[in-house]
Amino acid sequence: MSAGTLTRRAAILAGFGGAGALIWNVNNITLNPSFTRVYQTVEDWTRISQRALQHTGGLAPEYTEADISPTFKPNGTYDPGGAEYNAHVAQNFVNWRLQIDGLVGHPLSLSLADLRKLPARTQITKHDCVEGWTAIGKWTGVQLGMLLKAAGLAANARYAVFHCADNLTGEPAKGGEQSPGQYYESVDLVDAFHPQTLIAYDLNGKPLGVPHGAPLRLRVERQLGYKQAKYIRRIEIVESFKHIAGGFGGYWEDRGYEWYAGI
Ligand SMILES: Nc1nc2c(c(=O)[nH]1)N[C@H]1C(S)=C(S)[C@@H](COP(=O)(O)O)O[C@H]1N2
Ligand SMILES: [Mo]
Repeated sequence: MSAGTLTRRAAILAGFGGAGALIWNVNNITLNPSFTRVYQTVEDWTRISQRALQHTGGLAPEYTEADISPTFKPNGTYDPGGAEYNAHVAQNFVNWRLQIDGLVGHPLSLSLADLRKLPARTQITKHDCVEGWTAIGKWTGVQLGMLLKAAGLAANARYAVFHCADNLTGEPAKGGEQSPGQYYESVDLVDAFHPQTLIAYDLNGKPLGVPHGAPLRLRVERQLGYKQAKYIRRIEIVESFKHIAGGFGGYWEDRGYEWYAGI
C-alpha cells in the first residue's frame, strides 16, 4: 500500500469518525505489515460492529464520569513479576507485542503504538467480581472485533483465547497465591465481535497500571470479573479450547467456574 493510498483512506476515516475521533499523521508512523492490515480494516469495521450488535442482545450499561469509583480494587495477580515482565515495565512496554494467531489468515504482531493509532472506544462500565465487590471504571482501547477482522478468521474459527503473562504460582505478595497455572481466558465470537469488547490500554484516562493488567487487558462487559484477562500477550483463535491447559477455557473455569460468566 502506498503512502498516497493511506493518506486518502485517512481522510475518509477522519471524516466519518467525527472531529477528533481519529488523529492520523501518516508521515509520523512507521508502518509494519500487520499494522497496515489492521488499518485497511477500519472502514469495514463500523458497519460490521453495528450489524453484530443486532445479534448479541445489546449493550452492557454505561455510566457517567461522575459514577467512576474513586478506587478500583486490583484483584488476582497485581504484579506478574519475573525478569521478562519486569524488563517490559522498565522499558515502559515499548517492546511489548500483542500476537494474534491460530486460525487466522494473517497473523498480527502489534505494538502499543500500533494499537493507539487505531480508532479507540471509551466506555464507563461496572466491573463485577464473584468475590462480591464492584467498581465503575472508564476503559479505553481497541475493539477486539476490528483486530480479528484484520487478522481474517478461518471458517472453523470459534473462540478467541487470551494468553496472559502471569502465572498464579507466583509470590503471594504479588497476588499469585492461587493454585499453579498460567492465567488465560476465552470468549466465543459473539462476545469477541461485540462492540464493547475491548483490548484496553487505558483506565480512567491513564495507561493501565501494573495492578490492572499493564499494558493490555480484556474488557468483555457482559461477563464477570474473572473473564477480564489482564497482561495479554497473545490471542489465539481456535476451533476448540479442549487442548489448552485444563480444557475448560480459562484459569478459573479449569477450577470449576462457569465458562459463560454472564452478569
Ligand atoms: N491475568 C490475569 N487476569 C485476571 C486475573 C488474574 O489473576 N490474572 N484476575 C481476574 C479477576 S478474578 C478479576 S475480578 C479481575 C480484576 O481486575 P482488576 O485487578 O483490574 O480489578 O481481573 C481478572 N483478570
Ligand atoms: Mo474476580
